[in-house]
Amino acid sequence: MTVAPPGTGTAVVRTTCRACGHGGCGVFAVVEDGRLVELRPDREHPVSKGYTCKKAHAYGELQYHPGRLLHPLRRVGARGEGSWQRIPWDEALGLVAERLNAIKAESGAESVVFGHGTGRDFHRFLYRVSNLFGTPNVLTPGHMCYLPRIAISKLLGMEIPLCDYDSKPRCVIAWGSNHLVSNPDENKGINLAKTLSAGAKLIVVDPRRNRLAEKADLWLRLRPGTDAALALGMLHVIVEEGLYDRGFVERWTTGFDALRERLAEYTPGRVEEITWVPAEQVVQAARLYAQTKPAALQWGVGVEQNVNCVDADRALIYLVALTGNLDVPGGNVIFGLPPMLPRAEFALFSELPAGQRAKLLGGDRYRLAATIDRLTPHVVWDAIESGEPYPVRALVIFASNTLTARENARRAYEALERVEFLVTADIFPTPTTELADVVLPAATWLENDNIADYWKVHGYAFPRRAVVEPEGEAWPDHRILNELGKKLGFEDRFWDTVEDSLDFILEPAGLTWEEFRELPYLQRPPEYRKYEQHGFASRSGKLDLYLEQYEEWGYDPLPKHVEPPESPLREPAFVERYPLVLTTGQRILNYFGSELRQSPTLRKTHPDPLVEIHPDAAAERGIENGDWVFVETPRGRITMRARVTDAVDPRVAAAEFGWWFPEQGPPDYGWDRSNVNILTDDAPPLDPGMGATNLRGLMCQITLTDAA
Ligand SMILES: Nc1nc2c(c(=O)[nH]1)N[C@H]1C(S)=C(S)[C@@H](COP(=O)(O)OP(=O)(O)OC[C@H]3O[C@@H](n4cnc5c(=O)[nH]c(N)nc54)[C@H](O)[C@@H]3O)O[C@H]1N2
Ligand SMILES: Nc1nc2c(c(=O)[nH]1)N[C@H]1C(S)=C(S)[C@@H](COP(=O)(O)OP(=O)(O)OC[C@H]3O[C@@H](n4cnc5c(=O)[nH]c(N)nc54)[C@H](O)[C@@H]3O)O[C@H]1N2
Ligand SMILES: [Mo]
Repeated sequence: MTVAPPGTGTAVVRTTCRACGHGGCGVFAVVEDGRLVELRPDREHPVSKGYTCKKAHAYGELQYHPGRLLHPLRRVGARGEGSWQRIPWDEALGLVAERLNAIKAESGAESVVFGHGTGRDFHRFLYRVSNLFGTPNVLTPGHMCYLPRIAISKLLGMEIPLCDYDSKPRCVIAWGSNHLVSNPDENKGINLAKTLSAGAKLIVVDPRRNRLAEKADLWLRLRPGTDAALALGMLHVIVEEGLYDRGFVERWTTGFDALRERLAEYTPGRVEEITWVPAEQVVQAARLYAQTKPAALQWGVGVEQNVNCVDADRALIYLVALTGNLDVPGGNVIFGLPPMLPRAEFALFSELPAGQRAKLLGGDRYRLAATIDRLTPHVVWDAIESGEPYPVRALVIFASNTLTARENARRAYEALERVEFLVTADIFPTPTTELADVVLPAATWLENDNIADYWKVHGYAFPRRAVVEPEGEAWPDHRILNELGKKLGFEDRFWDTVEDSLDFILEPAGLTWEEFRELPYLQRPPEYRKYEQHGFASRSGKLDLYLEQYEEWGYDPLPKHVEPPESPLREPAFVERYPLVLTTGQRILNYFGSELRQSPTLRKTHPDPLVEIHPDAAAERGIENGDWVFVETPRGRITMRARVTDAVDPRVAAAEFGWWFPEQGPPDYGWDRSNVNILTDDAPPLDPGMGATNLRGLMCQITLTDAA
């Protein structure tokens, strides 16, 4: 690591921001006497193009926050009530390794579950450790974020197709995506904003009038949780009106007739009944998208957080493909990876013995998730609670405030409280770290050298150069995992230094970290219509519209609408008790997941958890803008402030996620007061392939309270 140490005056370091977990914006970090003072945008950056957000500008408050975790800690006393004892790193990792190996010897490696949160740049190290250790079980939020897309794309023979904004789409559909606020994963909102300034048409599919909907040519205000029906309705119009790409269908698809037969059920009239989107808008949207070329479809998690997510994702891929927008300039493109060691190879998935891989919890139920070695949380909680199909005795969680970010949070709490051994690695103490036996202090993105964006599929990798020395004894996650790997007995599979591991990843590029860190980025230039040369990497070599694999697994081989388990169509007594459709988790510009609430600057402009409710629904309940209210579902009740707005339908409420109150301190941090995942459920029926639940499309009641 080469950072400007104290006493060396002002330095400017070009690096890659990760003030939000996904990161990927180019910045210049200004350092004075070894201390970060400012982040400036990098206008030359090919993805962020000079964009930075308020999270970046406030990040110094996190970096130097007095509440950061700075030393390895071991709990003394009871879980949740204990006190903490500082221990040296060597002792902490030794203790963790000893316990994990003992549990493995007694109960098998599968009874240790590793875990992580949303996409960050160290995950490949975690999988390297878990695969070598021999457990197939890694707990992530993936089933409700991105993985349904990845898994179904793979089954259809491709990586996820992303918007090719740089080739000037003439139409964009933002589907369940608040892109200007969330800047997620590979793409940053600025590219969509530039596309719109250049005159592209915009269709927005969103139950809320978000910032994008305000700019839209057509805003489809659908009922939460009914995306698959809407997509199938648009496909119906496109097929019936002959607006599809016949050449592509004939040459590159199988099962068109079967799909067409299924689509017959999704007339615009029926789709209106299901989705609340007027039939004529379904037709208009289908025509606008199919007839304005090229068109790009920007996916968001609005599509994915429901029990019908794979069918919705699949129907969107079919919309892209059948309109001739797959892998064409300005459409949705499979970008590939820059020349670096592929994640799966680094993570050594091939070294997990087949017998262990077969033990993936829930793998026999959620078969699509199993194809990409992922599980849904309830199967881990089940195993902790019941010992079935085998006991889970230890959890090792990196960068995840699991209690705020997984469905049915009370159940998650019980499981974390009950599991025999819990290890967490985080930058800050959270309600989740509070339950741990051992807490490991992670360094921030400013404090470590890493290859940024390598986990994404936009074709780029950027150097993330360390800017400052770590505070206290914090270590970067990849260093923690490198050393833990050695302690677990795999000395020969890890490296002397983190830099050596980066050199290893960069080998295929013919670069060392020292060389790569001097470059602005590596890119694999886009190639188009690759299927014309290689076909699709599916069983048939084509894009299967009828999925035989799904049939073999006992699922429906064609996409369909599934009514949410809780919906206005439920029995009258239920609907009377919980009359409003609830969607949860629309992104907040100031925060990232449950992070950043420790920043006074960010907190000042968004101090409280909000639930959006329409003026008519508010008036019926005697609620005024800014009032504290209870939001209640069959799982429980939380407190939020009402934002009374006609951005939502009178029948819908939209609640934020990620809320806890760091300022309230341990052991509780007010974790259950406004935590929206107290309201969500993890019980079947879930998405058959992925085990995803409805975070969007539940039923709730909202009532006035003075209990702030
Ligand atoms: N109801 C509802 N629930 C949701 C969602 C929703 O929309 N609605 N969204 C879901 C989605 S899409 C996702 S991805 C998940 C997010 O799920 P998680 O990623 O598990 O969520 P966070 O609670 O944000 O936890 C991130 C933690 O990582 C810590 N951290 C930050 N940087 C680092 C680092 O470099 N190293 C380490 N070790 N720790 C770090 C932070 O302090 C924080 O405690 O939430 C999901 N939950
Ligand atoms: N500032 C900030 N940025 C973030 C995050 C953050 O917490 N804060 N989180 C990151 C993470 S982990 C992710 S996954 C991405 C997510 O980024 P996005 O996919 O943009 O996520 P959201 O804003 O949660 O939801 C997008 C839109 O879905 C709408 N919506 C709600 N219910 C439904 C529905 O049933 N159907 C449809 N079609 N739309 C619905 C919401 O109104 C919202 O406008 O953002 C990432 N970026
Ligand atoms: Mo996510």
